[in-house]
Amino acid sequence: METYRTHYSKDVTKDYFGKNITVAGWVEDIRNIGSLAFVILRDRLGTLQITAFKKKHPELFDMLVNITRESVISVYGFCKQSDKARNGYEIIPEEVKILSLAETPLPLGVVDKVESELDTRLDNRFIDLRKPELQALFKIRNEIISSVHNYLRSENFIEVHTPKIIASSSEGGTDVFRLKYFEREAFLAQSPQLYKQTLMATGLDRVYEIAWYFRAEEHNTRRHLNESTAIDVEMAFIKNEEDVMKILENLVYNMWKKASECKEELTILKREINLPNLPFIRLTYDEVLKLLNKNGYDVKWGDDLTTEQEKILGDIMQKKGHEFYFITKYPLESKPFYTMPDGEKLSRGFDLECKGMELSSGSQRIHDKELLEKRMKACGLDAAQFESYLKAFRYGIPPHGGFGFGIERFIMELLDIQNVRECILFPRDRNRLTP
Ligand code: AMO
Repeated sequence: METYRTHYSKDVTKDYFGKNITVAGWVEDIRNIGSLAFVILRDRLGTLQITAFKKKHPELFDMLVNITRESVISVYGFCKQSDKARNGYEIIPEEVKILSLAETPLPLGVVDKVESELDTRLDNRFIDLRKPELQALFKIRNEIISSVHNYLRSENFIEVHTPKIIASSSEGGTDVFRLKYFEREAFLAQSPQLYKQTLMATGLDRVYEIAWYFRAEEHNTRRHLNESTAIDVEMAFIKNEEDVMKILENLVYNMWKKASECKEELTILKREINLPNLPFIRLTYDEVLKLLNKNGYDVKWGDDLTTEQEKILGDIMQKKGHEFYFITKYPLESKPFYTMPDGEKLSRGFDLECKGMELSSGSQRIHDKELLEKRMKACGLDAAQFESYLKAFRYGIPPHGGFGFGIERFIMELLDIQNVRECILFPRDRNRLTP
């Protein structure tokens, strides 16, 4: 055996029938029927069958049937065409190397029929992630992210990375994680908001970041994480928020399309993805209220929609044939201080919703320093805390806007997943800090 692997399970074409190859992976199952044993080996592309004959190699046979499930082995052997075996071939082993022996019992099964509790799965995430459905999910996630880079770069955005250890809270909110930064107090960034806006004063007038949001939100819901990932976009020289929404809907379309091309993974996940139509419908906040009121939900003007109201709206819109829709012209009071007002009471802030779930929010921003300070005050914030951010507005900054877009929330909606924790490798929630 010269190497631990020459081929993945799915790489073995007819050309290799009748030749010796080396395969490697996890032992998914062993079936000993006396004179014969079948071992199912799993690698990142799928599974294959190893067939061992007791008579031919008694020692090797004994070794194989005594290996524990989920051990890692490498097998050098003859690749034999077989219509009965999966993939149309089986490997007749000549040499087997045990690379890592798995302990028993396993804390979690990989291919068991019974579904374990989510907590047990997350406690043993390294095994949970061996499941084909989860591998498929994270492969799709990878493809989606590559489409984000491709699309935004094709629109002249450059990728940036802004600090995650920051001196004042990102959004002026309270849900911040505090940490000790030598002699001072610092915070973990809730969003790259202030930095991506600051970059608009530099001439790098279209930026994006795939970043972490750290949010000390106490609530433990199926759609909140305390550490989540997001795509943040900021662009300058916009006329209004509509310019930003166009980029956002095209981005989503590209991500959705890329996911729809992951045929094998979608088959494993038993999902079908239909492409949405562009442009996404725009509903003003006022129109949303009318729709909800008509359906018996009394929402007071100025209030944020509750989760239930969001869901009802999602159902109403889905019946009308819209999975995606923007809600625009939010009340100024319900949006963060940097949001551009639109008249006295409204704002140029918007949300992008998908089937009743908020995927993204964004806005045109205020670029006038005085107005910005006025809005900070109105929001009960101390402008002195934001001095280094405000400075960027004193020496020339173009009109700009952008959005933040939750990656896990998007995957939840894309793949119809019930809990956001499934969509990130190692979730952080109110109770979970390991693994
Ligand atoms: P917002 O706070 O709405 O906006 O966040 C943007 C998007 O990030 C996702 N998200 C989350 N996902 C999982 N768990 C969480 N706790 C969580 N919090 C947020 C959502 C949400 O729509 N600075 C603005 C964006 C901007 O205006 O550019 C912001 O952070 O999908």
